[in-house]
Amino acid sequence: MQEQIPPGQKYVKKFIYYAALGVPDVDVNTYKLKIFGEVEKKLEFSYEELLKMIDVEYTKDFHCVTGWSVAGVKWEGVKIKTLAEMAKVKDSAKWVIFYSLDGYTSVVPVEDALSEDSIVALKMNGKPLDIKSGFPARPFIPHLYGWKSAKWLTAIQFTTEYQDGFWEERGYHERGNVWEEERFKGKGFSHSGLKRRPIL
Ligand SMILES: Nc1nc2c(c(=O)[nH]1)N[C@H]1C(S)=C(S)[C@@H](COP(=O)(O)O)O[C@H]1N2
Ligand SMILES: [Mo]
Repeated sequence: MQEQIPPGQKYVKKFIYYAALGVPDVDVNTYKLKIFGEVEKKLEFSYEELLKMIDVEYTKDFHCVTGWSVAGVKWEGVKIKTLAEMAKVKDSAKWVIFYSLDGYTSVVPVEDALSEDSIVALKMNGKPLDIKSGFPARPFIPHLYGWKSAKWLTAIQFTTEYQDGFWEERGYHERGNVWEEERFKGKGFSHSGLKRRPIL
């Protein structure tokens, strides 16, 4: 449990499951997580490989932009930074796009994706993700809203150009920081770099 809950959030007991594009069929035997885009080496990892690479375990809250939060979830996964270092991400990378098996996508600034507690989550509360929760993998960035956590994650792209994901196309924020309440586009944020524009 964290000291504080972000503004505008209320704790609920359990996750509310979302699958805007449906729950896909997952074959863990052929599953690969691809890393591509602004990298020197494109990479692919099997589920077994990812499990062996788990380098983060912590307990953090999860926050959905619709206002519910789940306290004290135990997460285990691979730091996105670990994957980025293996792929040798170029300085030209400014954004990270997450792709899901069902066609869902989300986008985050590269700084947020590479922060120390940003992970590709493989386990929740000591067990592999269940199918509803995004098995085999979902990104988790504790300080960003839950829609950025693309379930059934299949690829991570590093890009120079900003590109809307599923919810960003529908008006949700480019970054989605929970402490800044970046729920919708137009909140103190500009595409060109991460500078804050003066709020007039
Ligand atoms: N593929 C996919 N990932 C998704 C979603 C979705 O509809 N499809 N919903 C997002 C939203 S808005 C939230 S709050 C979380 C919810 O996670 P949960 O379904 O495990 O509760 O998943 C996110 N990831
Ligand atoms: Mo959400």
